[in-house]
Amino acid sequence: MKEPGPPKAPRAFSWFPGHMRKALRRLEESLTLADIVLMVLDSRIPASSRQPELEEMLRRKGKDSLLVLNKSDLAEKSETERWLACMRREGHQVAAMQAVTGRGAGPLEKPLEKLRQAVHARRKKRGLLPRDPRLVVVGIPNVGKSSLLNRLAGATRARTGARPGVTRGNQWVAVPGKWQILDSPGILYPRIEGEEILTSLAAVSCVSLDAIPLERVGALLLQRLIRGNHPPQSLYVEDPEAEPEALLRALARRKNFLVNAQEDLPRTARWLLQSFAKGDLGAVTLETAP
Ligand SMILES: Nc1nc2c(ncn2[C@@H]2O[C@H](COP(=O)(O)OP(=O)(O)OP(=O)(O)O)[C@@H](O)[C@H]2O)c(=O)[nH]1
Ligand SMILES: [Mg+2]
Repeated sequence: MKEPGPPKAPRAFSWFPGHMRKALRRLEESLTLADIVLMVLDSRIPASSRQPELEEMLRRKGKDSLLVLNKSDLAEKSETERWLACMRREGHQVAAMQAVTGRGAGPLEKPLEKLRQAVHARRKKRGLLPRDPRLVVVGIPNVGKSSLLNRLAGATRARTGARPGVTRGNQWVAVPGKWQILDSPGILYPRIEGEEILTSLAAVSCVSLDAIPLERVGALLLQRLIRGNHPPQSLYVEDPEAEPEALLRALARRKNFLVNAQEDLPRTARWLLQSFAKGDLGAVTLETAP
């Protein structure tokens, strides 16, 4: 499914709130048509990948929704369990999954079935004919919206919208007897308030590395990884209590990322952020459940 790539982070540490509002407004029309909204999160940063404004809007509209902790293979199992429990306590339906492995709805099957029954019951009560519920997949860039959509749509996926000149706007892909899915997932802008959230988002490739203070963000990520519960072996440094920049320098020397005998910090930061995003440093959850 083709849609615009991740938006670039502006130089400051936050989006224009106007950007976020515009994305939400664009989404509002599709949400009006939706019966069930799947909010996809990254299991490594469950807090920063959430969208309080969207959740509030769905509550206002009385829409059924499901939080999907995706990329669970890249997160710590025990942490994911804690997040699931925490979100359930808040009253959310939630499931953890890997959108790139397996077929069909997988762990979403049960909660989706429950929501399907609820949609049917509601329509019946209002005297409406039964129909397959309409799903909309939303989330910040790169969390796996398209992967999930492809999985849910399966072989019946129709890509009518991909050809040039084909109808713009909302296109529904039917999976007969199951659901209808909106062909283009809704991309939301994350709220970037401060360096910590920026680091979380950069670590999962939600924002472009070309638009952020690379060395600073890389150093902060390194510090978080080293001080975390399970510091990756490959990041071993002698003094884990050192300042972030000193940690990054130490890593540069260890990796032999040098130019003219000086530590190449941009290269080291990029290597670290990209390795983490791909899961090369192991399964690590960056944000712990409250
Ligand atoms: N390891 C792992 N990788 C995943 C999973 N789901 C998606 N990915 C990968 O994450 C990347 C982004 O997935 P997409 O499905 O394109 O994400 P998206 O939310 O549609 O991204 P945008 O359209 O850019 O907003 C791809 O490289 C996927 O292969 C998962 O559960 N586990
Ligand atoms: Mg996509």
